[in-house]
Amino acid sequence: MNFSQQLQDYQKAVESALDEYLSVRDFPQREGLDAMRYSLLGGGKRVRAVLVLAFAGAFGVDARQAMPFAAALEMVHAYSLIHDDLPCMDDDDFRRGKPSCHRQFSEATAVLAGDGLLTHAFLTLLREGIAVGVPAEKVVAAGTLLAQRAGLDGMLGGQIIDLSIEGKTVERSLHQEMCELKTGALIRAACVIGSVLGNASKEQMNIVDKYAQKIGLSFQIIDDILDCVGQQELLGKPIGSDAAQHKTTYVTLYGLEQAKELSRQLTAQALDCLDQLSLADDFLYDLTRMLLERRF
Ligand code: GRG
Repeated sequence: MNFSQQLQDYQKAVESALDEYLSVRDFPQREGLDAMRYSLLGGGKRVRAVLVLAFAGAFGVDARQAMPFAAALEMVHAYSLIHDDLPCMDDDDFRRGKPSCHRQFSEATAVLAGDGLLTHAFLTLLREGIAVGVPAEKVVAAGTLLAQRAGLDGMLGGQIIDLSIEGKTVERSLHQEMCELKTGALIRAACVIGSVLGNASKEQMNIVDKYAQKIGLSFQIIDDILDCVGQQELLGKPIGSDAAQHKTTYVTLYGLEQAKELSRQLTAQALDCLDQLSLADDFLYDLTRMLLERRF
C-alpha cells in the first residue's frame, strides 16, 4: 500500500473510532456533548493519533489495539485547542475552518467541553484499552505517560511558560523549552505510547523518544512559518495571528529562512533516528517528510 493510501486509512479509522468513543449514548447532557463532538470530530490532520498507530504497528501491535490510545491523544489535543482559543488565552475565532468552540457555543460551554474531552481521554484509554485486550500494565504505562506529557511537566507547563512571557523579550533557550513542552510533549507522548504498546526494547524506546523530540520541535517551527506565509483556506484559520498578538515565534527569533533551515535540520536528525530502528516499511519516513512539507 502506498503512503497516502495508508495515511488516509489511518485517518478514517481514527475518525470513526472517535465518533464511536464519544457517542450520544454515553452522554445525556446534550449541549456539552455537542460541543465536545463539534471540536473533536470532522477536522484535524490526526497527526498524534497516526503516530501512535504507526509506532505501535512498527513494533508489532495492530491498529485495533492501539486505537483507544490514539483516540485519547486526539481528545487531549482537541481539549488544548479549545482552551487555547478562549478569549482569556489566544482569543481565536476560527479553528479547523469553522468557528472556534466558544464562538459556536458559549465560553462556559467551551471550558466544560475542554474539561470533558480531557477526562474522556483517560476514560477511553482505560476502558477501551482493557476491552481490546491490552495488558493492564501497558495501559497503566501509556496512561501515566499521557498524564505526564499533558500536565505540568508537559503541554500545560509549556502553556504556563507561554503566558508568563507574553509581551516580554524572550531568550531563545526559554522559547525552545516552551515549544518543546507546549507542542512537543504530546507528540512525544504519541510516539512513545505507540512503542510502549508494541514490543519495543528500552533502547528502541529511547531512540523513538529522541525522534519525537526532533519532529515535535520541527512541528512548532512549521506552525510558526505557516502563520506567516501559509494560506488561510488550507490552514482553516486566519494567518498572521502570531504577529497581530506580538508573539515571539521561530520566525521573529530567527527569520523565515533560518526557521525553515532549522526545521529541515531537525527533520534530517529525526530521519537518522528512524535509520537506527530498522523499520520494516517506509511509512514513518514518508510521514516525517510530509510533516516538514505540510501546508496546513
Ligand atoms: C488548561 C487552560 C488550559 C489551557 C490548555 C495547553 C494548552 C491550553 C494549549 C497548548 C496547545 C497548543 C495550542 C499548542 C500549539 C500546538 C499546535 C501546533 C497545534 C496545532 O496542531 P495541528 O496542526 O492541528 O496538529 P490539527 O487541527 O491538524 O489537529
